[in-house]
Amino acid sequence: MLVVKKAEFVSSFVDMKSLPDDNLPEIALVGRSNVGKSSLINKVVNRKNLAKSSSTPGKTRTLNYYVINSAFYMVDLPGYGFARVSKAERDKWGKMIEKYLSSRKQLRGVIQLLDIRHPPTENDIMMKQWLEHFEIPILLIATKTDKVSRNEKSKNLAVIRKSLNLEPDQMPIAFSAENGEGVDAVKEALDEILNPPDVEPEPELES
Ligand SMILES: Nc1nc2c(ncn2[C@@H]2O[C@H](COP(=O)(O)OP(=O)(O)OP(=O)(O)O)[C@@H](O)[C@H]2O)c(=O)[nH]1
Ligand SMILES: [Mg+2]
Repeated sequence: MLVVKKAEFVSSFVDMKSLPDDNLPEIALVGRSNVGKSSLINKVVNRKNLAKSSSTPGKTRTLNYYVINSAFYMVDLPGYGFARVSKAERDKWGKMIEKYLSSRKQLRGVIQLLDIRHPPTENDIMMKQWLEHFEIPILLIATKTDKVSRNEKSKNLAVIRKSLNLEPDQMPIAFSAENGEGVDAVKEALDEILNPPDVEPEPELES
């Protein structure tokens, strides 16, 4: 499991040209505005306010880089589907996110967040298909589980699985930044994305 020893904010970027060039692996977060991307980062690194979270949707408007254990970056991307900005601005973000996801060599995987209270939107479905098309490993997370009853939780998870066409063995991680549900599962999954089992060195043979 990932053990976070150190987490720091690096910088906010508005274009691809100025992104870090040190070749550390990157994990990006995508999802609707207000779904809880910044809150998830804070929970995983166990810091209250490292990533700015806010009840005002559209808070994150830049590519925000956080470096974990000096070993990899978590990249907080602007949320999609935020209506209260101009179309021109939305188009600009969309293009930047698209360019980042489709061309960033250091990108190892994407955490896609869904609000457990709502069925996936068209944008959620498109995003998932798009990530699959680019063969980017996806870690699906259903967040804000503290806001639903146990019954609703399993019902809504089933709806999410159906609309995203998940395989029988694919299950979103149920997560809450409020009470910490699922945080260890997220850390396990991050570890696996960063250290895929099939590239681990062979154990040394006994002589
Ligand atoms: N109850 C509850 N509230 C949450 C949870 N995660 C996030 N929130 C709240 O939801 C609001 C939005 O959270 P953010 O983390 O800022 O969402 P975001 O996806 O980063 O939003 P943008 O930056 O606008 O794209 C804040 O008021 C958070 O406190 C959760 O698991 N449970
Ligand atoms: Mg945010």
